[in-house]
Amino acid sequence: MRILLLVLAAAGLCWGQYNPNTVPKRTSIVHLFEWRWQDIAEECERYLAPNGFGGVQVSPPNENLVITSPNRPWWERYQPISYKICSRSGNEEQFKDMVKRCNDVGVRIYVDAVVNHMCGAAGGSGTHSTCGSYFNAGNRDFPAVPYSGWDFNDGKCHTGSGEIESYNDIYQVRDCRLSSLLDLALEKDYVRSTIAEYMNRLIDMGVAGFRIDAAKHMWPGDIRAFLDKLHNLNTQWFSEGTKPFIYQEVIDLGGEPIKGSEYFGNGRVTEFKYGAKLGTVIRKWNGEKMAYLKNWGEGWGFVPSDRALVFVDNHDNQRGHGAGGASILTFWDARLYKMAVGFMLAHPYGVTRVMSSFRWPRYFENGKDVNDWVGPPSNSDGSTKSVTINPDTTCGNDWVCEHRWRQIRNMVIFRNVVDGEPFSNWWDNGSNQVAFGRGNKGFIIFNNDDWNMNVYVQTGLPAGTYCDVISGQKENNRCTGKQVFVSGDGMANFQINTDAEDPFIAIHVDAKL
Ligand code: QV4
Ligand code: CA
Repeated sequence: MRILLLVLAAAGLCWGQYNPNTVPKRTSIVHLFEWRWQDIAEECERYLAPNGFGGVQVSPPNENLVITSPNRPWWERYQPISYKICSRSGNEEQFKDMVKRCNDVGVRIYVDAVVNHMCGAAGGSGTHSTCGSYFNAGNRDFPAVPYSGWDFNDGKCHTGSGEIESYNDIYQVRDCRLSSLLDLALEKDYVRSTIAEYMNRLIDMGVAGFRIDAAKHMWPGDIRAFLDKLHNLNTQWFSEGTKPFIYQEVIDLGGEPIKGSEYFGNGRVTEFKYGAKLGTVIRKWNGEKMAYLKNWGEGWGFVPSDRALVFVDNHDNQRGHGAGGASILTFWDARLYKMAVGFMLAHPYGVTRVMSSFRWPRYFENGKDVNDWVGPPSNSDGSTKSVTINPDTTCGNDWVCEHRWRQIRNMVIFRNVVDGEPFSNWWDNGSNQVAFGRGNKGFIIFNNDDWNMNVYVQTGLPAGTYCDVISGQKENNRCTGKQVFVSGDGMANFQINTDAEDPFIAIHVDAKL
C-alpha cells in the first residue's frame, strides 16, 4: 500500500504538464491573438478576472522577421530571429508587467513557443527584425541567439527541395523544412539547452505554460528533452514543484502516420478533429445532426479528454491556414459560431480555448481568401493598434473580442459553475434539437432544426426560476433575458423558435433567481 502511494505521489509530480495551472473554478483559456502586452494586462484586470477566465494564450513574444511584402502579415511572428522578448506586442518590460498583473488577479499567461525553426530560408540578411538584431538566413547565422549552420537540419533532410514534400514520411515531417522555415537540429544538446533557456526565462517571469508550435514537426523525444530542462513555475504565484502546462500543436485529423498520441508523454495535444467535426455538425453538412453529439468526445475518435486542448477555431484555420477545412466556424458565421462555442463550453471534454480575433478584409477569389495574410489592426508606422473598449463593452479598432460576446462570456462562467459535474440528462429529438446537463448545476438546450421547439425535459436542476444566460443574464437578482421555471421534479418547458436570435438556452445554479 505504502509503495503504491509512493508511486502515485511520484507520478503525481509528473502530471503537472496536463494541468493548465489555473486558479480553482476558472476553466477556460482565451487566445488574445496579436494583442499588445499592455492591452492584455488591462484586459486581465478589467474583464478576464471578473468574468472567470483562467488564462490567456499570447502570440509569440520573441523577436521575429519583419516582412514588408506583403505588409506586416500576422504570420511573420512565426519566423523567429532571436529569443529576445521584443515583438509588435511589446518589449520585455511590458511583457513582464503583463505577466505580473495578470497573475496578480489570478489569470495565467501561456506563451506560443516557436522552437521548431527560425525564419524562412529566403528571409535574407540584415537587421529587418523586430528588435533590429542582425541575421543572415542564407548562412544560417543568428548571432543574437546564437545559432549557426551546425544547429540546423539541412544535412538531415533527404528531400530534393529540403522541404517537407510528403506528410506520409515521418522523417520528412520532422527533419525537413515546413514552408521553407529553417529547421532546427533538436537532437543537439546545444539547441535543446538554448530553447530551454528561453522558456525558463519566461517561466521565471511567471508564465504558466506553453503552446508548442509545430510540435508535429519535432520528434516527441526531442520535445521531451527540452521540457526536461524546464524550471518549475515561479513560487510567487504557484505552489512549490508546479510544472508548466504544455499543449502541443499536433494536427492529426487521421489519415497521416503521425498521431497525436505519440506526444501524450510531453503534455496535452490540440485536438483538431473537434472543431472540424463540430463545424460539420452545426452546419448540418454530410448528413450530420446534433443528435449524434450524444457520445461527443472519445466516442468520436478524439484523444482522451485529459490529453486534449480543444477549440472551435484557431488563428490558422479561421483564415484557411493549417487544417480543418471549410467546415470550421468562426466569428464570420456568428450565429452558428455562438452555438458551437456554447456547446464546447457546456461539454465536459477537454481543456477549452476561446478564440479572440481581429477583423480583416476577407476576400475570396476562386475559393481562397486572398487577404488571409493581413496582420492585426495597425497604424501607418506598422505598430499594432490598441484595443479600445466601446460604451457597450464591445471592442473598437477592428478587434472582434469574441470572448466579450455575452453568449460566449456567460458560457465561460457556466463552465466554471459546472466544473467537475458529470455529463447528464442527454435529450434529443433524433434530429437537431438536443439538450444535456452537468449534474445538478447546469443545463443547456439547442434548436438547430428548421422548425420551432416546445418541449418538457429533465434538467436535473433544483426547483426554481432560472435566468437564461444566452439571451441575457442575472443582474441584481433580476433577469435581463428569458426565464426558465424548473419544477420540483427537475422538469422544465423550453420553447425556442427557429427565428430566435440565438437558438439555444443555458441555465445554471448561479443564475437562479
Ligand atoms: C513560401 C513557400 C515555400 C517557399 C517560400 C519562399 O511555402 O515553399 O520556399 O515561400 O520564400 C509563410 C508563408 C509561406 C512562406 C513562409 C516562409 O505563408 O508561403 O513559404 O512564410 O516565408 C504561419 C502561417 C504560414 C507562414 C508561417 C511562417 O500559417 O503560412 O508561412 O507562419 O510565417 C501545418 C503545420 C502546422 C502549422 C500549419 C499552418 O503542421 O504546424 O501548417 N501551424 C503552426 C502555426 C502557424 C505557423 C506555423 C506553424 C509555422 O499555427 O501559424 O504558420 O510556425 O499544418
Ligand atoms: Ca523540425
